[in-house]
Amino acid sequence: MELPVISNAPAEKSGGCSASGCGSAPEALAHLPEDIRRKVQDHPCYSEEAHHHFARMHVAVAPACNIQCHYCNRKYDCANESRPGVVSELLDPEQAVRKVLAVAAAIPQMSVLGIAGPGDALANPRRTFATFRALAEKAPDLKLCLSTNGLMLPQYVDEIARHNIDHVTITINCLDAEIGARIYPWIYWQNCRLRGVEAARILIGQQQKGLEMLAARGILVKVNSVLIPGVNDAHLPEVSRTVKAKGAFLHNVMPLIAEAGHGTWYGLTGQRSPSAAELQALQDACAGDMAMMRHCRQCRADAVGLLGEDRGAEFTLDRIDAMDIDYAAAMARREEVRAALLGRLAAARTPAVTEAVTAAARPVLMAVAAKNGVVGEHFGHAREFLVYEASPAGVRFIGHRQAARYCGGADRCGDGDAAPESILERTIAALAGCEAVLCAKVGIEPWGRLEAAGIAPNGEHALEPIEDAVRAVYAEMAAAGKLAQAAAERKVA
Ligand code: CLF
Ligand code: SF4
Repeated sequence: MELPVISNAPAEKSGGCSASGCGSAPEALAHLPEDIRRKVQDHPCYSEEAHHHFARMHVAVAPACNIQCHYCNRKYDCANESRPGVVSELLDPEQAVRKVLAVAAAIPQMSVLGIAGPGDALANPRRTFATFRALAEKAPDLKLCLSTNGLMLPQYVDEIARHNIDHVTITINCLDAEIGARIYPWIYWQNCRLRGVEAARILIGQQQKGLEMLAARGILVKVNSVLIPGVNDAHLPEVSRTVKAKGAFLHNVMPLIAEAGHGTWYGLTGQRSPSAAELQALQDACAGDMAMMRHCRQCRADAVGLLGEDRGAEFTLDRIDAMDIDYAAAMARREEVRAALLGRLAAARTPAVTEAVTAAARPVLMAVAAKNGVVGEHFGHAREFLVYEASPAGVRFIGHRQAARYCGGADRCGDGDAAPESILERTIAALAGCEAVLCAKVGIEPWGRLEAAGIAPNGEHALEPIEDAVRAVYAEMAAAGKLAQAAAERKVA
C-alpha cells in the first residue's frame, strides 16, 4: 500500500542510476543475471523503467494485523506499504480472484498481483494463500507479490516458495530494539501481547531470519523502511547495509506520513514527516550500499493500474458482475501487449551520446510531465512530475513531486475548490530545485510564471522517451554554456 502524499514530496522513490547504486535503473538491469532480469523486467516496483509501462494491482484480502506501528491507524490500510487515510474494500479470496481476472482482461499491461493488506498478509495466511493458490492456476502469467511486517515470515517461507511467490517485501524500520520500541508499541506473539524492547527484539529477529530464509531460496526481497525523523533516520543507512549483506535486492525508504487527521499515534503526538530534501539525502546515503527504489507511490491495499494512478473505482464487484469478458481473447491480448512493451523497453536502453557535456558539468534537476514512459503530459494536466538528475555520469531518476491539475479542460480549471492561480503557485513551489520542466505542452501563463521562478519550461521533446529527452536538454544546456557558468558562480559563492 502506498503512503500518504506529502505536499512537497520528493520525486518518486525509485531506483536510479547504477552510478548511485540503484539496481532498478535500466543500466543496472542490463547487468543483472538473466534469471533475475526476467523476474524484475516487468515488475513496476522492482524495476524503475518497468513502472512507466507495467501495472500492478492489490487485492485487499488480509484485514488483521499482529503488530501495532505508531504510524498506523487500524481504521485505514497498513501504512507499511500503503497510504494512511484510505480504506480498502475488503474481499474474500473468491471475490479477489474474480476481480483480478476482470482487471487482467481490461488492463493487459497488468503484470503483478500483490497482497499488501489492509492488515498484514501473513497475519491472514489462510485468506492470503487461498487467493494466491487460485490465481496461480487461473492467471499463471501474473507475478505474485507479497508484503509483510515480517513477524510471521519464517513460519511461512516454505509456503511462499511453494506458491511461486517470487517477490516479497518486508518492512524493516530498524535493527536496534531500543529504536524499535519507539516505533512499535506492541506485537501479538504466541498468544500474548508483548510490549516495549522485548516486543521489538522479537519482531526484528523474525524479520532478519525471514529475510535470510527467503534469500537462501532465491526469492527476491525488497525492504521497505519508513523514514521517521529523529527516530530512525540516522540508523537507516545501517539497516540498508545489513539487509543488503543478507541478500535483499532493493531498499525502498518511504517518508513517514503523520497527519493528526489520520489519528495515528505519531500524527496525534506531533511527530513530523521528513522533508523532500531529507528523504532524498537519506536515499542517497543508503544508495552507496544497495539498490534504492525511489518511485514508490505508497499505493493503497486495493490499488489498480500503473503506479501513481488508481483505477480501482472502475472495478468494484458490482461493476465486474456487469462486465461481459472474453477471457480467452483477453489472455491472447495480454501476451501481445507484454511482448510489445518489453520490446519497447529494450529499444529505449541505448543512451544517446552527449558530447557537449564535459566531466566538469554540474548536475541539473529536471521535472517531467510523463505519461507511459514519454514526455507525454500537458503541464496543466499533470498530477505529478517525475524528477530526474542529469549529470556527466548520466541520467538518474530521483523521485516524484505531487501536483494538482492546474487546468481541467475547457469547462473547468483545477482540482477541487482551489483557484487555478493558487494551484499553479503550489505546483511551482513543488518543483523547487528543478531548472527545467519538460512537458508535452504548456500554456502562456504558466510558461511566464515558471520562467520567473527560474524553471525553464520545455515543450520541445513531446512524446520522446523521458531519459532521452532529459539527456538532450542537458546537452543543450551544456552547449549554451549554462552548466559551466553556474559552476563558476558556485565557486565564487
Ligand atoms: Fe504491491 Fe508492493 Fe508488490 Fe509493488 S506496491 S506488494 S512491491 S506490487 Fe510498489 Fe506500491 Fe510502493 Fe509497494 S509502489 S507501495 S513498493
Ligand atoms: Fe498497521 Fe501495517 Fe503496521 Fe499492521 S503492519 S500496524 S497494518 S502499518
